[in-house]
Amino acid sequence: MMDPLFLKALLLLAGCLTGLVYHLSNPFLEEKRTGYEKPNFVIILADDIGWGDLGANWAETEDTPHLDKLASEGMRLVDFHSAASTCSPSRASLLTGRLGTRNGVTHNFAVTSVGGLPLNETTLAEVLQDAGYLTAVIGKWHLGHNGLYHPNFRGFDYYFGIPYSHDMGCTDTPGYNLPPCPACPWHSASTSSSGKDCYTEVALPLFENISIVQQPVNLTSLAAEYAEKATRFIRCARKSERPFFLYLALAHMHVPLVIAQPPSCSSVREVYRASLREMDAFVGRLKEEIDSSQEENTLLWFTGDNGPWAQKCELAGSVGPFIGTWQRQRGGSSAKQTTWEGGHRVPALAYWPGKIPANVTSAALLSTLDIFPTVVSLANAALPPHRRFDGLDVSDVLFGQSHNGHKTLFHPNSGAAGKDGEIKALRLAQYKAFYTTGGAKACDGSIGLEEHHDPPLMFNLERDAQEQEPLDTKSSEYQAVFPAVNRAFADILQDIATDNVSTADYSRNPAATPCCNPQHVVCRCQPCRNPDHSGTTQSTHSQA
Ligand SMILES: *[C@@H]1O[C@H](CO)[C@@H](O)[C@H](O)[C@H]1NC(C)=O
Ligand SMILES: *[C@@H]1O[C@H](CO)[C@@H](O)[C@H](O)[C@H]1NC(C)=O
Ligand SMILES: *[C@@H]1O[C@H](CO)[C@@H](O)[C@H](O)[C@H]1NC(C)=O
Ligand SMILES: *[C@@H]1O[C@H](CO)[C@@H](O)[C@H](O)[C@H]1NC(C)=O
Ligand SMILES: CC(=O)N[C@H]1CO[C@H](CO)[C@@H](O)[C@@H]1O
Repeated sequence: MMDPLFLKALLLLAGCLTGLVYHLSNPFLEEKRTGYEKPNFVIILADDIGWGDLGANWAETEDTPHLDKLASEGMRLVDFHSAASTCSPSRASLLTGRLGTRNGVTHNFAVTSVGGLPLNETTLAEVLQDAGYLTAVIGKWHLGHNGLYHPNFRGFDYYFGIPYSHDMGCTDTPGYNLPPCPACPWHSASTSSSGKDCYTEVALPLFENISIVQQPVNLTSLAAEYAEKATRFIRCARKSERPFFLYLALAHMHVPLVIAQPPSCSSVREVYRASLREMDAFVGRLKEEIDSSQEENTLLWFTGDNGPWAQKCELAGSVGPFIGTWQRQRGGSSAKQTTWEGGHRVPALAYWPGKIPANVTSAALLSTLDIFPTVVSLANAALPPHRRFDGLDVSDVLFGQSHNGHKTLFHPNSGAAGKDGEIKALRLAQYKAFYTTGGAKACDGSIGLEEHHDPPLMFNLERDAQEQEPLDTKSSEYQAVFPAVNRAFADILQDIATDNVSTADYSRNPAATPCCNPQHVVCRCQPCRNPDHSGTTQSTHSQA
């Protein structure tokens, strides 16, 4: 009863990609029957990258030649937003096409989190897997790692990466952070508390599908390993003759920054720039791999999960012109964790030779929420039923046939102010309205206080991208747009209230911690390596 082509694909895969989870139940090569050749998808998500970190966006940045080239060969999306300004909610929304108030993921998961993205939420990978795709996630997951929340049970055939942020555990390669964090201890006697800024209790794990293959992760070689696994996955998928979906969630530009070839002059700013160049080269390498196949039919979409982490000072990226002056004048940062533009306006590039026009810029109002419906539509698959989506199918925009993105876009609270996940800021055309404002922790340690605004604070981004001067509530401009803003706000709340809304389990239990060897003080894979000979050992492979 098994399709012989499917068997052939399996054998080829088994030969070149160990650690793959096979899904025998999938229909195979449906497009061979319908005549529609399904495209491949590569989504690259950078971490904590700023809008101004992309040279093509911001002339002051000179460290992204490969990304700039990608922009000149594809479409640059300049009014593109992450669905939240912090990690887990942003990623959950990318993979479900729904805001956190619907999919349940409103703040970050912890090392000890029992749950993750609710199991009755359907991920993009699940939809594509059912449509015959070979699927992989390489890099940071951060949507739950315990039991069935692990990526291999959320639609991904293959997983290689760290299940959360790479500052959520100690390593032997601590890299650059602010404050600096110590290396993992070897003995309980040497365990030291380094304050709440560093996670020191458990070493950072690296997974290959459901096994821990390294703990602690060697961060120095991580980027090269990600690049190698990504390349290998693409090559294997090609051999299998199945369409593929690769979700590459980079560790760059999140702290700690660990650079394989540290800059000779290592001022803190040089470290950030070197890391940015490393990420840029990584993307360039992947694009080269994609371009190397004549018959390649791949959409490459590059973007970020949220804005720069300002409290990391010189180790944080650039927001470009989106400096959030109104907030900064009151203290606190206006980047990651906030609903100011610097928090959620992210670089975005779409590349697909022959399909997406080259060297063009789109000013359509778009979001990472759109990736789900757009990719599902391009794959000729169906959206999962019984729920509403916040994203739109924007393939017409990508193909240069439309300039219309969202009429309204909603920005959920992401840690800086207000209840997490609650919508208190929105975009309507060129207007940005805030019912609640607040800053995140800034480099100088200040935190902008939470303030409520009724009527909402409103900025015209067309002439005030820095969100400096709110419109006078008595002005005709404010009066003209206020009713539409109020209606949009009421409508979204009503829409969510009548939707099928999931709830995430945020409970914690130390038993949920990924741990290679509970006998060791920080769960090290190798129990009794002698630290005096640390240079001679290699990573241990353990099946945890
Ligand atoms: C980490 O990887 C780098 C590059 O491969 C290597 O030079 C270094 O020895 C490794 N460090 C540890 C602690 O294993
Ligand atoms: C891209 O467009 C700009 C003008 O918008 C032009 O100066 C540049 O040469 C173009 N680049 C390529 C590679 O076509
Ligand atoms: C919610 O789910 C039920 C079935 O589980 C379905 O009948 C209903 O239409 C769904 N609601 C929405 C808004 O999709
Ligand atoms: C998920 O399950 C919960 C609890 O049964 C329900 O309230 C929610 O509507 C479900 N979500 C979806 C998208 O169906
Ligand atoms: C969940 C799962 O099935 N994981 C697979 C990971 O890879 C190994 C081989 O390397 C398989 O045996 C497992 O089945």
